[in-house]
Amino acid sequence: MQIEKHKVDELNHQLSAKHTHQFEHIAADVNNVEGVLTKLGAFNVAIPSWALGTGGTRFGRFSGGGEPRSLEEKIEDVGVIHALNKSSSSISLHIPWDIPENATAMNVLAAQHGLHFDAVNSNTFQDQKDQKLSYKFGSLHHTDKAVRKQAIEHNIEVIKYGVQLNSKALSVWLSDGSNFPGQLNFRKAFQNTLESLQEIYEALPDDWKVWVEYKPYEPNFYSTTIGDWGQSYLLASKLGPKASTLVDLGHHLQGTNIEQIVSILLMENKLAGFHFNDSKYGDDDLTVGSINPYQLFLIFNELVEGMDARGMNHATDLGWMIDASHNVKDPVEDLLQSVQAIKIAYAQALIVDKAALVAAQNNNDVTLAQEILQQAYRTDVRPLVAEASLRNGGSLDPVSAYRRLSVREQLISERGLKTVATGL
Ligand code: AOS
Ligand code: ZN
Ligand code: ZN
Ligand code: ZN
Repeated sequence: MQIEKHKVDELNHQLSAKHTHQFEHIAADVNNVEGVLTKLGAFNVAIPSWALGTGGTRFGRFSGGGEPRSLEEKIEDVGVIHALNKSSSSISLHIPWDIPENATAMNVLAAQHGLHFDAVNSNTFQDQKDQKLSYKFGSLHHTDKAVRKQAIEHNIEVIKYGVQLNSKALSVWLSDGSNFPGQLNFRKAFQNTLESLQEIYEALPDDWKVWVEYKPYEPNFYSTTIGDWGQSYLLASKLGPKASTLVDLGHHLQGTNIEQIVSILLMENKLAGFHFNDSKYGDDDLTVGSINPYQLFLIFNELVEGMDARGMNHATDLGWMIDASHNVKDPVEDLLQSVQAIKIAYAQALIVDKAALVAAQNNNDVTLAQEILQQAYRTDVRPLVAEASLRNGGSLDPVSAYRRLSVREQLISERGLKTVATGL
C-alpha cells in the first residue's frame, strides 16, 4: 500500500478554490505568514507503532480490518499517514512488540516512505514468554538485584536495536510502583531505579539521549516509583546531560497545570519531549485535541516562548510523539486527526502577539494578556496548516483524502478483515 501523489494532488485540486480564498483571508491578518508556514512545514510528529492497531481496554478489544500484521506493515501505515499530512516522518518502536529482525531492510523500507526511526521504547512492564524472572513487583526498582539486572539488560538490548535503526533516544516508561501502603520502601525503590538507570545511561552511545516518562497511577494504584515530573526530573538531573523528562499529557492528575511544568522543564533544559494525547479522566490516550484543545494551545504557547528564549529549533530540538490507543476509531484516521490538532495548536501559538503579551505581563494587564492569548486561540488557523501541507506535497484535508482514496478498504483487501496488529 502506497499513496500515489497524483491522487492527492487531484483531490487538492478540487478543494483549491475554496482553500485559496480561505488562505488569502487569514494570510492578510497574520504577521510574517511565510515564517509561520516554514515552521509548520518543518514540523513532524512521530507515530507510535503501537497505535496503528486497535488497543482496546481491559474489558475487550474490537479489532478493525486491515490492521498491520508485521513491522513492515506498520511502516507502510505510517507511510500512508505521512503521504497525506507530510508531518509524520518517523515511527517510534516498542521492543519486544516490534523486533526489527533485519534492520537494514527496515531502514530501506522506511526510507522508501520518507520515514526514519524515532525513539525506541523498552518494555519491562510485561512478562514475555521465555523470560527468566517476573516483573510482577517491578523492574528497575525491584528489591531483587537479579530482576533489576534483567531489566537493565533488556534496555541495553533495546539501545542496540535502536542503533541499527539510526534512532537517537531510548524512551523508558516503568510501571514500577506499589499497590498498597507498606508494600514498598519509597527511598530504596527510587535509589534502585536510579542505579539501574545509571547502568543504562552508561550504555548510551555519545549522541543518544534517554527520556524518562512519569505517570502517577495505574497499574500501581498506591504509588508509582516515577510518579510525577519532580521524580523524573530528579532522576534526569542525577543521571546527567543525556537524560531528560518526557511529558505524556495523560499522565497527570486532573487539574494539573501541564503548561507550567513544560515551561520550567524547558527552562532547565530537561524537557525531552512529549507523548501527545488527550484525556478526560485519566490516561485515556484519546485523540489529541479531542477534549481540551485550549490546554494544548497553552502548552504550545509555552513551548514556542521557551524554545525561542533558548534559541532552540522547534522542529528538531525536542521529541514530538503521539501516544494513543483507539477503541472505536480507525487508528489511521485517529492519528491523522491527532497530528492535525497538534499543528493547529502550534500554528495558534506561532501567531500569538509576543511583544504585546510581554508588555501586558510587565504592566500586569491581566485582561489584555488574556485577550492576546485568546485572540490567537480563536483564530481559525486551519488554512495555514493546509497551506503548509500543500507546499510539502501533502493533502489539504488528510482525513477526507484518506476516505476518498478508500485506503482502509485497500488495506482490508490486502491484509484481510480479521487482522490484529502485532504487538500490544
Ligand atoms: C504508559 O502509560 C505510557 O504512556 C508509555 O508511554 C507506554 O510505553 C505506551 O503507552 C505503550 O503502552
Ligand atoms: Zn506515554
Ligand atoms: Zn500512558
Ligand atoms: Zn497515555
